[in-house]
Formats: sequence, structure tokens, C-alpha cells
Amino acid sequence: MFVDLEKLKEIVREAGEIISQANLTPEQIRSKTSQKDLVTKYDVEVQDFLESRFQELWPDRHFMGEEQVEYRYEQRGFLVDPIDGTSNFIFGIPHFCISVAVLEQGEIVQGVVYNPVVDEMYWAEVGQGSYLNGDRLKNPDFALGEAVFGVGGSPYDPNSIEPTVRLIAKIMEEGDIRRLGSAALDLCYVASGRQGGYFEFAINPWDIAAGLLIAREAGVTVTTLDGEEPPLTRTTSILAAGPKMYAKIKNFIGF
Ligand code: 2AM
Ligand code: CA
Repeated sequence: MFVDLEKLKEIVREAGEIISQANLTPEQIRSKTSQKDLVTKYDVEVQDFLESRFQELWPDRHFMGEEQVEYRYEQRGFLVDPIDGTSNFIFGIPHFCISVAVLEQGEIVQGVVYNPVVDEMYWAEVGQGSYLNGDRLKNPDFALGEAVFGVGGSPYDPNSIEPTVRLIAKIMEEGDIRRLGSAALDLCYVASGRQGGYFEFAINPWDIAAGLLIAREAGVTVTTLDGEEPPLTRTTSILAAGPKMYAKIKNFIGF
């Protein structure tokens, strides 16, 4: 049995309130791995809130969140990013979200991605389609020139800078790009067709797990940038697009 999705959405919405009411001050921000990798008091607060509510309701499920000190990947449990798009949150760009994936036997079976600023709740259950609030999502399968392509910059990974720029250049010969700053929302935007596709060379499982299911349930093809299944236990590359755009990018990269 999966978790009660309505209950899960309700809790995530409550967690969104913590972010909406946040009053961020400079001393509540600190850097993690580098000056580009930031965390705030609210990332931790949201994670603690979700962990305690999930443990109350679903005590037999493991909880793993980005802000934990040590990561333990389990086949069955929650994979959580309390704020995806923290840099946007810090600088007041209203584009960030809470991302929660539910795993069974190592597979993502449910996903919820919530942007509290615009009250947009994306959600999916495996085999049941994906939704934005009450509306079913379907990627419109655009050609490359017909919709923008979302790009993740991975500035934390120096090796990815050059291939990222090269792929952007190829895409811009025919289309246009966006760099919105939240991997989870990038995937949801591909699900809905706001973006035709999205790629990033280095991204973590908690950023993509929920969005990956939401995108796939909307007919989006999602793999690594080598055409493999994205692993959920380590940093990975990601390519998500409708079939037409996916084929085009596959051709550019040559996998
Ligand atoms: P975050 O906001 O949860 O930190 C932007 O390109 C994306 O990269 C965001 O989803 C961001 O997630 C993520 N990100 C932040 N730090 C990262 C890191 N050290 N390695 C890989 N991805 C990271
Ligand atoms: Ca985060």
C-alpha cells in the first residue's frame, strides 16, 4: 500500500505555510559545500516539520531529507527536498518548492511538488497520471523550436560547465532556453508543457525524484544524459523532454 496521497498533500501544503511566512535574515543563511550552495533556517524547519508529521502517520517508512547530516538510502520511504530552489528563496525570486517522493522497493510510486508562492501543487501516483492542482497534465510533445528548454547550471560541479554551455549553444541554434533554478519545478514544467524539455549535468536524487514521476506520468521521457535510468542514490545527470525534443537532444549528444 502507498501512503494516503490526500493526507500527504495536506501536510506538504502546511509545510508551505512555513515558507510563505518566513522572514529571512542574513544570519539565518549559511553555505554548505561552497559559496554557491546555500541553506537557510527554513530548509531545516520545513524538513523537521515533514519528518515529524510523516513519522507520526507512517512510522514504518524511512525518512531521508537533503538537510540531514548523514544520508541513508532505503528502498522504502520518503525522499525529501524541503526547499528546492533555495537560492531563489534567499534572493526573493518567487520560484521554489517542496519536493516529496514516496519510494517502494526502490521505485518512485508517488510524488508531490508544491510551490507555495503561487499555490501550485503538482502530484502523481504511478500508473494514475499526474496533476497540477485538479488538472491532468500532458506534455504536448513540442518540436525544439516550439517551446523553451529548461537548463540547470550545476555550478557546484566544475566539470559540467563546459558540456552545459555546449548543449545550450546547440539548443539555441533552433530554440530558446530558461534557467529557472529549481530542478523539481523544471520537471513539473516539462510535464505541463510550460517547458518543452529540461537537462542538467549534476543533480541530486531529492531534487528530481518526485518531479521525475510527475513528468513520466505526463508522457515525458526521462533518462540521464547517456540515456540510462537516473539513479536515486547518487548525483546524476538528467534529461527530460517530450519524445520529439528528446530524440533531437539524443542526436545532439550522440548516445
Ligand atoms: P536546492 O535548491 O535544493 O539546493 C539548480 O540548478 C538546482 O541545483 C536546484 O534544484 C538546486 O537544489 C540544485 N543544487 C543545489 N546545490 C547542489 C549541489 N551541490 N549539487 C547538485 N545540485 C545542487
Ligand atoms: Ca534543497
